[in-house]
Amino acid sequence: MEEGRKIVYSAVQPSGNLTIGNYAGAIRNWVSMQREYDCFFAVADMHAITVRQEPSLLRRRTLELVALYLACGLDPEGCALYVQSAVPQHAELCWVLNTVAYVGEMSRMTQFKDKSQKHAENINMGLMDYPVLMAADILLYQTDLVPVGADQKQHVEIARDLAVRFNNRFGETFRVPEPLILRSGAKICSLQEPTKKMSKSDENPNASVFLTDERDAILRKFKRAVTDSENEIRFAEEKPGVSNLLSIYSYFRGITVPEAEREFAGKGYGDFKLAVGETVADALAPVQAERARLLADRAYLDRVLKAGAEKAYSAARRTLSKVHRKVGFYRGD
Ligand code: ATP
Ligand code: LTN
Repeated sequence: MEEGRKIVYSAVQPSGNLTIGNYAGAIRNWVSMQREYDCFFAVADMHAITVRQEPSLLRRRTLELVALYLACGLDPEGCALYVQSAVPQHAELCWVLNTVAYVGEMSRMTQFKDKSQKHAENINMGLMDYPVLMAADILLYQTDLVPVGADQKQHVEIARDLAVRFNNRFGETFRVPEPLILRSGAKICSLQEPTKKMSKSDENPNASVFLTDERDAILRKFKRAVTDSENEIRFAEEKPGVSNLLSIYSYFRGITVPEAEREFAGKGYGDFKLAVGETVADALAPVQAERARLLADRAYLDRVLKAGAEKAYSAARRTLSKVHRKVGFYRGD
């Protein structure tokens, strides 16, 4: 870690197969930041258990996510890649931050409201505490920037509020982080309900394109994507399905939306959907091959995680001792 470089923190939950939304909104941006910043990227398994998980599946998905991070281009030398639960300071800082977070503000969080509805039989304390744990993740590393998709903005704002509140009460302790939401790829929508974001836990398998989907499945999902009754390929609010496909296409081709519109001027929806599917399948093929290769080398993945957790641990320990001193915990001399 170099002195004076800005610090970047982000994480994804191992709560399902990753979608092209997670890729475009989060991981791809991390890859482009790792050279310029000191980066910490975690697998947020403690967040994942706020909804019910099958333990053996959670363990497997954790390792798969690490392989995917690496396959997408994260460099274990250039950043700390680790599993959140392996660094105990996350839970410890969460406890202290809980005492400056208000029940009222947590109960107003959009994601909490959504997930409480979706998991009405299991509205546990962890689900409500989710943003506080996320604030602990971020603040532990004195983070400057948090690259996430648009849906996580509210949570990064809570992390900022908690940092400022703590600093005001106990004296300067935390750096106040900023969200970094890149416009392109920030919100990829469901292929079936294109006004909703694409989500890895969507019950409809045709709604989301997973990074592990085979070529045939990708082509089929795009073919079935919901559009509209016109036959004009243009980006417009009243055409959420077509607009979403244009965003996905331009993102994966590395061109602008107007350029994509020009490319498909006069073409029909059938050709358009096929082109989007092929573009996405071509872009994912090398990531999939590399992920499979890495998953066959468990010893390597374990080494990466161990080194990452050590880096994270020493940075986290520094902030946590400061916090403990500030709040008045006795440690002897
Ligand atoms: P879940 O469905 O389990 O709640 P999710 O698919 O929303 O999960 P998260 O683990 O919550 O995924 O998010 C991981 C990262 O991916 C976050 O930075 C989030 O903002 C980003 N992200 C998730 N979905 C999208 C999307 N559809 N478009 C752009 N970014 C997204
Ligand atoms: N809640 C995030 C995942 C996450 C995260 C973080 C993102 C957990 N801790 C810290 C950024 C910073 C999500 O994307 N659902």
